[in-house]
Amino acid sequence: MSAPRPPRPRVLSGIRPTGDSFQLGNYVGAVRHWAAMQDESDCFFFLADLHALTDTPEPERLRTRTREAVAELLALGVDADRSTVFAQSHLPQHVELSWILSCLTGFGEASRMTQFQDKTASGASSSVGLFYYPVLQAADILMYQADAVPIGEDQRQHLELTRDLAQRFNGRYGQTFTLPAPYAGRQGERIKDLQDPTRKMSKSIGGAGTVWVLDDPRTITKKIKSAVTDTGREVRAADDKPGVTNLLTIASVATGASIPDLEQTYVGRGYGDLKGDVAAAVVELFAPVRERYDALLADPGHLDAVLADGAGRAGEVAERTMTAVRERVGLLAPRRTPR
Ligand code: AQP
Repeated sequence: MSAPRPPRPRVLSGIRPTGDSFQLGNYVGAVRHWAAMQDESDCFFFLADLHALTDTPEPERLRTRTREAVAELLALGVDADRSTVFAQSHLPQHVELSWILSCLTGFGEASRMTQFQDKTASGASSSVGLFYYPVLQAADILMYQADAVPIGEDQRQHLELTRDLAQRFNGRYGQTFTLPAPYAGRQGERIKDLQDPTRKMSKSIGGAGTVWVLDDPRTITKKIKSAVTDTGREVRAADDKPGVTNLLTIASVATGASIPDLEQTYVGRGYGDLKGDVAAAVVELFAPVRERYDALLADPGHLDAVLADGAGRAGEVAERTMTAVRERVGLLAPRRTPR
């Protein structure tokens, strides 16, 4: 008889339903890892629509985009049978827990979050919501007792805050939250903007430097062939070649070849060959995704059912956590007179 399998680690991750589609960087840095970890981990993936509100999107657009984002996740390989897929706003417990955690967060501690500083420095409105973002993120993670969180380098500081808050809560009120670790299997590739390879590709920047997962083949090809490259002719990954390094990273993800192997392939060849091959590889990567996306989007009832099922599954865990939290912090259990 085979030994019982140990419980799978719980993994939690979210993505904001902003922009018109996910961009290549979201796929490389996040969603492809989500799709790959579903067997070995008990995954909770959510559309961070409350976090998207910090950009004050047009209301109808946020609603449609949230449903589209579910279709895109499924088209990219997230499996709603194996993973719990839900919309953050469908679980009001996230906001409730974030308030409780905010009462344990120092003002100075929150002020040190560099993402808030960077975003406001680059012109984002410095709303209280943007300032509060990392506390809501801590609630997202701690709610599900996540063992691991696949995060990019830019989110490391927020995960540290999450761990500090969990320890502070546990120390004051008794063991309640699992301490989440950065997800070990996650590789930290960062895809850069094709027009300015010194900054990351981003939904909110968009334009010719951003490849959308849902771009048609001609647009993908045009954007990649127009990518800014570096001085010299040699195809090699190096700090002084951010444009070429970015293209090699994209080629490596799209084809599965290692960067040193790719560098070998391009000995004696130029940037034009590299761009043509990268474009073809990305077109091939996303063509079936677009087809699946179109089919999924044609059935909004199914997408809503995925979210409803996810909210049910996530809600069970969230309510378990919140029952303990409310009791520990001293909130009187609610009783309602039936009317
Ligand atoms: N360029 C990138 N390279 C690698 N990973 C990336 N991610 C984002 N851009 C890159 C990863 O995608 C996940 C989800 O991101 P998000 O939508 O929640 O917010 P973000 O990180 O701010 O992504 P964007 O595309 O730049 O969105 P906007 O413009 O709306 O803020 C995260 O795991 C992130 O690391």
